[in-house]
Amino acid sequence: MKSPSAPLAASTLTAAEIALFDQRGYHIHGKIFSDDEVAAINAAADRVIAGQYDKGSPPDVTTLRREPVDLIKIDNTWKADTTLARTVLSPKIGHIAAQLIGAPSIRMWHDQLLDKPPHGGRVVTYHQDWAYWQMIAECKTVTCWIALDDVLPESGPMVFLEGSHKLGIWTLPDGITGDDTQKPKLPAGFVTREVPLIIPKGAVGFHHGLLLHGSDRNFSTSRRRAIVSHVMSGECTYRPGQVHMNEWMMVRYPEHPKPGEKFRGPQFPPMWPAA
Ligand SMILES: O=C(O)CCC(=O)C(=O)O
Repeated sequence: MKSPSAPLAASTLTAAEIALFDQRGYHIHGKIFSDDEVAAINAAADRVIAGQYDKGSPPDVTTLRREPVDLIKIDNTWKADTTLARTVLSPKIGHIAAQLIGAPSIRMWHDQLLDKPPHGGRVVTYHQDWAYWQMIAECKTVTCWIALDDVLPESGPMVFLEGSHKLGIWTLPDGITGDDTQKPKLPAGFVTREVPLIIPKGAVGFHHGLLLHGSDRNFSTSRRRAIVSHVMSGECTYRPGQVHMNEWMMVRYPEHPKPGEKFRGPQFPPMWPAA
């Protein structure tokens, strides 16, 4: 996995890989994006961070925190930039996610560009992604974390709590980012391990919507960049009740789901099957 010249990985999974995802709650894939593609994605990401949008419209939310430690987080970059859109909406990513959760089709929920600078970033408290997305009635979501730098043990890798997606839903942590070490109190006898996502740039980690995960600050001398596709089954339906940016964005388009309907409309682009 470490070699920069490693061949790109195919998107068809084996039955054993799918069974392991069910058991562990995550799947670590090889390189889906070549080094040249990653260089182009990073150049596009830097343009978006600088406020330059080749699609002519901004991302949905931009958070540029300079103090006390830098953390850059930009949501729905696919609206702003052609290269980032091609990356996060990749049919390969959609195909892998579809196989992992047994979905006939996959739509984008939202993307997220993350940039933890050298000696910076923040602790990301252990959390479950779907706990923030309960307006998706069915927990059929996958987070697809695309490494844009080689991830090192000291660069604040994402850490999975293996098997924790089997424990059901937890209350939301008290603030998702900050210099804290909140850890969930696991049931006695629950056997798990913390698995850091140490992968080369261009490789992708996939995790289940209920898997507990977090990350530390970046203690290294290099940036730790990633772009994340948070995706859902095309069968998922809209259940209002928890506030989310996607809800106030989706109503800007004439086509959007009403309560109980499947997600549809321009806010949620289809990813798989490929058009
Ligand atoms: O990149 C990180 O450190 C955390 C990202 C995360 O929590 C996620 O993508 O679900």
